[in-house]
Amino acid sequence: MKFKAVIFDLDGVICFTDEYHYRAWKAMADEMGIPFDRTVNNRLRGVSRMASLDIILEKYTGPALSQAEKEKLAQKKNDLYRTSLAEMSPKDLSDEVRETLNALRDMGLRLAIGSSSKNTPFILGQIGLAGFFDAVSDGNNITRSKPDPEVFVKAADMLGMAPELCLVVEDAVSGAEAGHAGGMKVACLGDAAEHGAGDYNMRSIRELIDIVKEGEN
Ligand code: B16
Ligand code: MG
Repeated sequence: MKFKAVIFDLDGVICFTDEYHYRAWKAMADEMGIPFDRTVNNRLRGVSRMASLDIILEKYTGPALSQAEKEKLAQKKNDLYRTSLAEMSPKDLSDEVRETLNALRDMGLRLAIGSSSKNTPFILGQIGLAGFFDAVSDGNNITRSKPDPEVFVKAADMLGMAPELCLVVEDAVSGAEAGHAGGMKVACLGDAAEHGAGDYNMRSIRELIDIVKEGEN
């Protein structure tokens, strides 16, 4: 088999929390009179919470904000976001994601998460995947967010796998760049696939099953 491990981004790949991020940032931006739409939102994919806030504030024209004020805004967004996460359940794990994960595991691949989100443990618990992955590298164990490769390099280290044996799965252009910077091949979905950012650009996560088999004798 071409790959021995698959490292999944969380938001936008395993579950569709990207819509909840959008709604929470939109509520915050509307309240502050900052223009914010889905085009700006696409730039936030894979980017840490504080870096996302800085991108949104590019269009802010009010009085300068202190670091404490910025942290308060980020906290407000996160509280709103977590209200949506609290409503999630194992029903929010789609059949195609569940079946693909199980198929890859049955093929003997090691499976990990590589997410910028500090809410990763909470989300995995909500959708019934706590304890499922062999390694979880997330916003709580990194100091630099995507496009820096740190989150994926740490995931590969946790698995004890060389980067060239790992396939990263991403929906964010920044995440695809991070995977490549870490010396890994990248399979993309959604926005990143539309940008042709991956070595493989997929319409469905099910395509992973053939991708990992590619080159098999
Ligand atoms: P949090 P991923 C990323 O998750 C999201 O795509 C990005 O929009 C978010 O700002 C970031 O996590 C931080 O999330 O505020 O929950 O710590 O795509 O890397 O799984
Ligand atoms: Mg993502």
